[in-house]
Amino acid sequence: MAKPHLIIGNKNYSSWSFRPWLAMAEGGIDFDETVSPFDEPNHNKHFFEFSPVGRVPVLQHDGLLLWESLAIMEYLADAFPDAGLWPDDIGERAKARVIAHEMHAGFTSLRGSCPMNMRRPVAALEVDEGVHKDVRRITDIWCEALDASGGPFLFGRFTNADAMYAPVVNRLNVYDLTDDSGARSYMNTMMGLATWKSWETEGRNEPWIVEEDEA
Ligand SMILES: N[C@@H](CCC(=O)N[C@@H](CS)C(=O)NCC(=O)O)C(=O)O
Repeated sequence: MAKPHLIIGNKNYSSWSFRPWLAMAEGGIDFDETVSPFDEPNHNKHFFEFSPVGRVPVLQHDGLLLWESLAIMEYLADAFPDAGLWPDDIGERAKARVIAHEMHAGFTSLRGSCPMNMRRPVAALEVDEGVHKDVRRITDIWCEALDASGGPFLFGRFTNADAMYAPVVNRLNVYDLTDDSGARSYMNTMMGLATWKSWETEGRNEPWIVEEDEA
């Protein structure tokens, strides 16, 4: 089987790219990647060269072209069962999917006000009540899952659910949005991954600045 090829945006800013990338890296899947940087002044028109929706991430594998990060991650779980990208137990798997979908569809205040930014120094940002509400819900999700599984990841071992929340871990850290000890411990676990550090280092070293993502 040929290696999957993931096309992603800037590692510093592209939250939707980070999710399947981290799932593949943590799942031990051998893959190729191409970074296609944002070109905001030209509305990222070049993304249409490889994506029917003009957005990243995109996965190419075995003649398939896939977009939508969560659908990509579902495919990876099917195509690479040894990666263990969803929990083994049917009930746990259903719960992991519920919170992955909640992430994919929600938390618009947090996502809008606090862009993922790997190189941003940690500094509190004044945010509205909508952001605080999103953060409370996210930390409740994490603490409930960690209490049930015993950690260190949401469902014990690393799964797609952790990958879905990875950009939020960065946001809660760099904008200093929580002092919940359970959430902080989980964030430290995620940010301590060698795969996380590799993505972060490459993001920090990118030369591109996207002004609208510099909150
Ligand atoms: N729902 C999509 C969202 C993808 C998305 O919005 N990606 C951003 C980068 S993180 C993008 O390509 N933005 C460029 C644009 O919209 O022009 C997914 O889950 O993959």
